[in-house]
Amino acid sequence: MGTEPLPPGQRTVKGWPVSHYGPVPGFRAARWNLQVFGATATGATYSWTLEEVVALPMTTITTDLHCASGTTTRGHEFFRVAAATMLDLAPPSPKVTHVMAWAEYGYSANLRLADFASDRTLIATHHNGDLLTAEHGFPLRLVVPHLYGYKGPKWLRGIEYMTQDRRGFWEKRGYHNTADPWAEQRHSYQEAD
Ligand SMILES: Nc1nc2c(c(=O)[nH]1)N[C@H]1C(S)=C(S)[C@@H](COP(=O)(O)O)O[C@H]1N2
Ligand SMILES: [Mo]
Repeated sequence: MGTEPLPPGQRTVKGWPVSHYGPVPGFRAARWNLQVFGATATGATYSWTLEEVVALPMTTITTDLHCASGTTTRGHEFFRVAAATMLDLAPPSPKVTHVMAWAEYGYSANLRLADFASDRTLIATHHNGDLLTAEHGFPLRLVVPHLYGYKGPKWLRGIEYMTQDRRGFWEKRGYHNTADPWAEQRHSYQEAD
């Protein structure tokens, strides 16, 4: 731990504090699915049950998590499906430039397609070998290692393919649209330059 460089303006905190807006959603397998919709290549909407998600090809990444409020937690190992695998299984139309990642209760985060397609972007079921806890996003969470934490919805339920950009939950509330921690892109007022 502590071997990765720390983005500017971040301080490390021990353990893995929980931080999100609103309540922790419940989970009922029979009512749960993960959907890919919007501008798919065929126009079809794709849907997976959790059983189907866990049967997809698997991969592992290790990353630090950087919250835009200034805290970084170190050395998280996440496990399950590469976002790039979802793009293969549910191909986007060539016009797609951005995706919206949707969570329970309408939380959303917009991403450039290239950020979603990055080889380290992962849709996780497990953290450090254990199932995600409810507070950290069970059953599924998006992890985008190279962006601030708000770009990674916990309780992920949908991926919307978009042919133009649209701001997500925090992006509409004063947070930066791109969220690169290495450039300290925390606030929307920084976007002008
Ligand atoms: N659904 C949902 N996902 C979310 C959030 C949220 O409010 N709702 N907050 C984000 C923010 S700002 C951060 S820093 C991380 C925190 O994840 P953690 O609680 O597992 O540390 O979750 C992200 N994912
Ligand atoms: Mo955050």
